[in-house]
Amino acid sequence: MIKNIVKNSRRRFLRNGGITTLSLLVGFDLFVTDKLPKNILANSLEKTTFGLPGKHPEMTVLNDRPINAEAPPHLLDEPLTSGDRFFVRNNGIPPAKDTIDTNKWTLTIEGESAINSKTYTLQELKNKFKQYTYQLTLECGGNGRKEFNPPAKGNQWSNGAVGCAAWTGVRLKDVLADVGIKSNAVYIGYYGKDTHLSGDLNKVPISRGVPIKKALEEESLIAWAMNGEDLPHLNGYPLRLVFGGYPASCSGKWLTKIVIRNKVHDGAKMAAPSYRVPCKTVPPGAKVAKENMCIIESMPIKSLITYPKTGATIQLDQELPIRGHAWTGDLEVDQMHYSIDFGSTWQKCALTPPANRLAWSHFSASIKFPETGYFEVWAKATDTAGKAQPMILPGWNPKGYLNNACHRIAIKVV
Ligand SMILES: Nc1nc2c(c(=O)[nH]1)N[C@H]1C(S)=C(S)[C@@H](COP(=O)(O)O)O[C@H]1N2
Ligand SMILES: [Mo]
Repeated sequence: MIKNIVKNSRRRFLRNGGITTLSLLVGFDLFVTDKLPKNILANSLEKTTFGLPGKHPEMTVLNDRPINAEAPPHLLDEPLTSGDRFFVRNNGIPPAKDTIDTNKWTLTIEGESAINSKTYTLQELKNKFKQYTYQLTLECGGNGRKEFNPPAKGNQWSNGAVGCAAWTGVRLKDVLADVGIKSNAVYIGYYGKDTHLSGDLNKVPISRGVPIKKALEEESLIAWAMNGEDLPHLNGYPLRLVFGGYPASCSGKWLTKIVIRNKVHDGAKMAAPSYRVPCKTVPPGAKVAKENMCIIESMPIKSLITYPKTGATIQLDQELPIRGHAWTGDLEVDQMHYSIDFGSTWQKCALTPPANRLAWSHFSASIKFPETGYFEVWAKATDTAGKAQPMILPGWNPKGYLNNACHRIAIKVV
């Protein structure tokens, strides 16, 4: 099915005069070659696009069952990612939109480390608890997977499985406190209303969670709104968890149940190798025993150039404005640099502080190129512990997680 879509979209792309149309949008002419390194190719040249309900037509669809789609970097240029550009990572089949009755939607909290078990309607959650809005960055643990070699199975994400939105909801910790948390609690797990691809209703597509310490942070939300509107259907409408800075797989969508556990949650896709990396680094291609795989928690420092689009052509006497976002897990972004000489020298970017903890920061710079020719702009963020993004792919791991290598765009100066 995807193959047909590729063909159709390419035809549509060509028919519309693709490249010329795009150059008008980005303000620069684009030079285009399919020989560029994998991670700086424009997605639209190598991947499929077609309309997904509620999503921008330029979103890149990696899989249509389950639906997985990412934004090409230039679509993420807005300070906050709008619902139609926010990536979609589904493991199963979402509940059909017309079967979702928000008046009847309930959330149950239970589990062996819950003192009571309680069920709230959506309206009760809204009425009973104080509401908060935080800007929180969600990034799929597999973002950047397509660069791994030997390749890792799974969605071949480029770098667009990330977004930062303003989420509104109640604090998970307030709701957990209302139910009562036993002192032996170590983890929470979620269950959602999506169904397993096999059609077997007894199987759960995904049920992950976070350590209780993360669950009790102020920014950990049970959210019903994104950027002031209902959650988009594909992003968990009408209710989801949002844990900024942890792999987005922790942020359960179409949320119906939270369990407070006295051990590490053992739901679907909690076990190795899912969302785990080798506890100690391994050579590329190594086989890693399950007991040597550790759960991913706080995400590493990373950044993305969202303007201009890769492949921009500029005049030597023009200055090139660049901008983008930088984010990290538990720490904060401290510095942002760019290089136009393949990492030989680095210059500082201006960095705007995040709106709140776990939101992304915005960076910008204005670049004057020394001569005509082919250039790449590389962007590198550094966190408050002094850790910077690696320039090339970091530690290979069997499932292709945590690629936080510098994002690069191609520029031709004429
Ligand atoms: N119920 C449910 N929650 C889920 C998933 C899912 O398939 N079902 N996917 C998880 C994964 S792996 C990711 S990366 C994020 C993606 O969130 P998004 O689709 O809103 O971007 O949702 C997480 N929560
Ligand atoms: Mo994910």
